[in-house]
Amino acid sequence: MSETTAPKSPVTAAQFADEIREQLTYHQGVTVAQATPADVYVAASLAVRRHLMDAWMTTQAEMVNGHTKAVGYLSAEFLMGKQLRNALLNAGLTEQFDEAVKELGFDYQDVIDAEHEPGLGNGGLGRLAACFIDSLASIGVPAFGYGIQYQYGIFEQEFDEQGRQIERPDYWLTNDEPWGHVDYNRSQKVSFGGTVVENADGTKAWKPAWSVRAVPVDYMVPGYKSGRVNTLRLWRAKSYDEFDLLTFNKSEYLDAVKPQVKAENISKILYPEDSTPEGKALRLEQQYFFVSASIHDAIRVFYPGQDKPDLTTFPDKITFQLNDTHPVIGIPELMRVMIDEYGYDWDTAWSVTTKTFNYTCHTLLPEALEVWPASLIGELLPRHLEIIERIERQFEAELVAKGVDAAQIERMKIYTGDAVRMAYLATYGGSHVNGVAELHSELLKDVTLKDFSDTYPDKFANVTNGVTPRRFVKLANPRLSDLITEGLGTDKWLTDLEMLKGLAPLANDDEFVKKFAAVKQANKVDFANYAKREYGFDLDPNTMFNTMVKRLHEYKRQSLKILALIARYADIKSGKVSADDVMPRTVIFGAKAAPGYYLAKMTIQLINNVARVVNNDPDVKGKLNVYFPWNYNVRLAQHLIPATDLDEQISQAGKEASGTGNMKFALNGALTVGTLDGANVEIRERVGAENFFLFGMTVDEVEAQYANGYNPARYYESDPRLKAAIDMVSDGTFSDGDRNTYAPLVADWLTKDWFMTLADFTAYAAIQGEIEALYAQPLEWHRKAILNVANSGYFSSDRSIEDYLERIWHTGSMA
Ligand code: HBZ
Repeated sequence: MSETTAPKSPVTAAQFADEIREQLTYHQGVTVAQATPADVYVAASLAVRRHLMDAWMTTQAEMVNGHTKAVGYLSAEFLMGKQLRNALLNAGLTEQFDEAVKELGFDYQDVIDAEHEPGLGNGGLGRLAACFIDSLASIGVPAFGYGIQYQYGIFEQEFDEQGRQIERPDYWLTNDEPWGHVDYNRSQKVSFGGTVVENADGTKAWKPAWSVRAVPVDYMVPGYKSGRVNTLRLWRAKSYDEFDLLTFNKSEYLDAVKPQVKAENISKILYPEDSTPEGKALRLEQQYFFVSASIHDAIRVFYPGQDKPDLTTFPDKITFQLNDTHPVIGIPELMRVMIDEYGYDWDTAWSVTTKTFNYTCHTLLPEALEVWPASLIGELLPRHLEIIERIERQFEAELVAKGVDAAQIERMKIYTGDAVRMAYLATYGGSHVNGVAELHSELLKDVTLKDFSDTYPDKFANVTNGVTPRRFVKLANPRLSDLITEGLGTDKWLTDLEMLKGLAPLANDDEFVKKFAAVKQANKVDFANYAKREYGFDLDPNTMFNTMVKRLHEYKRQSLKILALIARYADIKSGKVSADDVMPRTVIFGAKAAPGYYLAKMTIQLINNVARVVNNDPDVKGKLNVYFPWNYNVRLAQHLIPATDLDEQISQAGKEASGTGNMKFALNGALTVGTLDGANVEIRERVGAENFFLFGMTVDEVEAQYANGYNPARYYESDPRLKAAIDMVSDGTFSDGDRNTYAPLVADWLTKDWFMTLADFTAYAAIQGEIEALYAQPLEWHRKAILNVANSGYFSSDRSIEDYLERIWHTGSMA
């Protein structure tokens, strides 16, 4: 960090070293000589927390006493990434830490590596929540993130000898975890099951069968240079009955701890799902658990010590953003709390509830919208089911009054009698619904939620996603950050990312372009070293680094990339392309597949085996290499994104709601090859069509193909390179001669291919020529990369939050 960018230093490096020593002594009870890097990591984290503590307490106090409405971001996932370096940055202690650690005789990297990343999310949705709370704090908006402290986060991925994915539990809490403060004194009771009875006065009362204790674990969310520290409150489930002593005395230990196990299972594990919800009771228990605790917590925080709070003011105190459908049970819960616990009438409760909630939808795949069986809700939350029934009656009456026809009313049912459609409940029960990119929001209105947008057009809004430049540029790419600061003459761009526009003229300055190229090259060397150390890979930084990282899903079309790669391999081997003409490329994949997703897991196996064959073939040595570092996570993203030349965003048009990886790559000076999908559309608009490699069908063309009866075999027959690539997958080239290994995948491509990989293959292969021609002119390539950086300022999550404030939350900052 240069002198100018360092926040005002609260302590010297020597003082910070003393603070670390003090923690080692008084918290951990070890001397510096006895300490391991993990000890220093814990001590340094505790020391940073102390620096942030005053700001944290002030932020909380002002939030309650001030007149600014707070935001409650309700999300089943927060994919935070490592905390220490981010906290140091925001506390202005980065340099002091670096020096202090050295002074104590430790290697900086070893201390950083000792932190186990909290993987409390699956992918984009969870990472977005983490970027958003960073921006809320940095802008100075009073906010809580509310979620679950899963004991096991997203599984750790390994590959077996055959290249298949193995899932291992993520024991992230087994070591000392210095960030979360477990606050037993502010726990909440969350109940389940039982029956609903009618009181003498006609009111209803829920008599639950069992309860768990929701214990908040609080994480600081420090803003960058804002002086604000917000709170991420993650709930941990605890049993009220540790164990049944009577049973235990009879030595039936397992039976004795059963109630405890049942309760604590609720926050045990993150569902490793990224597509369709599993109809699991435990998942509904998780959702209700964190939402109920959070609503009660907000009442506790904003009406301190009041037995009879005036909850008609609740929407002025806090607005709850529902991050997808997972927290939507909060709508009937707030109704129940107001009516049953505080005695309000239905209409008052409804008015407060609809004003309090807003809903963000993150998908277009109708099968990914959660639908709960009514029987399950009835069993776990009988009172909520009654409330949902009544909401349905009111809704239908409202639709009739609006003149909506019977067929449409039938289609729009929130509660069908058998099932509850959570997206519909969220749309009706809240003020606003937003999609996460312009195209996505349009498709939500025109397709997925069309009946609703026809009836309630004013509810619908768009807020295009964004990413935090603090983590994904400043921390991940210090070299580029320094160059940007040098180019702009200020580091203010970190809180006003549109300032990057000032770099655009420098794309014509060859000296600057060369410096930019040198940054990329140094990042590639760094990544090659990292990949060697962590994975044993030998990457050649003098080749193009071409990356595709995201969850493995058919719609994202890793298959398209792997088929094009196989076709390229075949071209080189057959001599169709002379080795001299081949632009050397290193292809890097990163992806986890949901454990039950058969074709996704088979695609992982295929990629690994293509990598094995290609990397061991002397005919393509130095020309084409494929690597698949396992366990893609935030840490790996932070290393890989700054080192990437070419990024892949090749989903079928109309399927990727937004994408946020695309934004991170553009901001780090990669060029993108992509379809007109999600936020790609807006990225391309901003960076310029000439600085983006566009290919493939549009949404309309995709729809036309579906309508005409899509036939993938036609494409297989008509493109010989595609045919050759698929034949190599089926003839055993990548399975030691076994023709069965990938048969289900091949059969799917040839007969179904729901996401039209084959139809887009020819265009995708064709654009590779353009990519390689440009890459052969490094100055031209890097000019375009600079223009990507310069024009991607819009994709800061600070801008997304400003849009939420203006279009949805109607509140501001505490500044
Ligand atoms: O949310 C992603 C979208 O696919 C991506 O396009 C978008 O950029 C991102 C942020 O808006 N969606 C997810 O990541 N979804 C999940 O992870 C998910 C998790 C559990 C579910 C369903 C989806 O039950």
